[in-house]
Amino acid sequence: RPIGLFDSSLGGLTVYKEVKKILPNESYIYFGDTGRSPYGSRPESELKIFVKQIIQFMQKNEAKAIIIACNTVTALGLEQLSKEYRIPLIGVSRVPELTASTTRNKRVGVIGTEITVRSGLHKQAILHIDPAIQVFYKACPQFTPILNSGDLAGKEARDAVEEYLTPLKAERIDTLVLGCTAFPFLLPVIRDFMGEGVTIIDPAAETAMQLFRCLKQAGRLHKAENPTNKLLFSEPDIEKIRLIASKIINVDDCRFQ
Ligand code: DGN
Repeated sequence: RPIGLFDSSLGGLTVYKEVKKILPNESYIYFGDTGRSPYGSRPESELKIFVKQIIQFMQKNEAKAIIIACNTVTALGLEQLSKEYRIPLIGVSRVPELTASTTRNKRVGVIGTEITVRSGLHKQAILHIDPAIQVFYKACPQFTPILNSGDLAGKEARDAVEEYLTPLKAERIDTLVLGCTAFPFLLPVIRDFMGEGVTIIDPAAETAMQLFRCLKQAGRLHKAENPTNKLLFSEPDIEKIRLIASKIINVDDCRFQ
């Protein structure tokens, strides 16, 4: 039975990549809701309907666990649907321990969609570990459309990074958490703008570890005989999607549809 992952677009592939590193012999089914992306500014009630549809789709495909590879959906607390659907749902980690142990000047930036930023959950988790840390948020709604357009290092990307990250730079943060799974696609531009003194944290690896622990505990780690990687998207331009995906994952062993 495959491991399911979903996101509003291709961003969740940054999590898929890390999960595959840890569990290379499992089968995967990824759903990117590119046709309805971005999720970040949509009403909560609508997102709940989308997520339920996707969980049902994953169940039809016999997924044994589902990673919500989207901070926005995680921020809405939709992991709770685990109980209703009787399937493990794992959201994106908020990496509070890693963040607290990384920052030296106790000034941390968190970027994400509007919903993720508004939730304040990263800050809450970080302060729980170390109340002395100051957390500076910035919503970056333009980053996901840039990813969907495929031009990851062009002028539009560089301008958007400068616009959103200038205030965080001014706050002299030394650690930046990528609170949206789409943002690692822009990592070279972000790193370039923030400079060497800022450590950038991508929660994907920690999220992958959470899935690993969950499956191990449930005795559900298995080697598939012929592992398959199925990547499905709701936008019809699959060739374009494949091209963008190839910038971050090995697409040769994936079936796109
Ligand atoms: N990739 C999603 C996240 O991690 O929040 C959201 C992308 C979007 O819909 N803007």
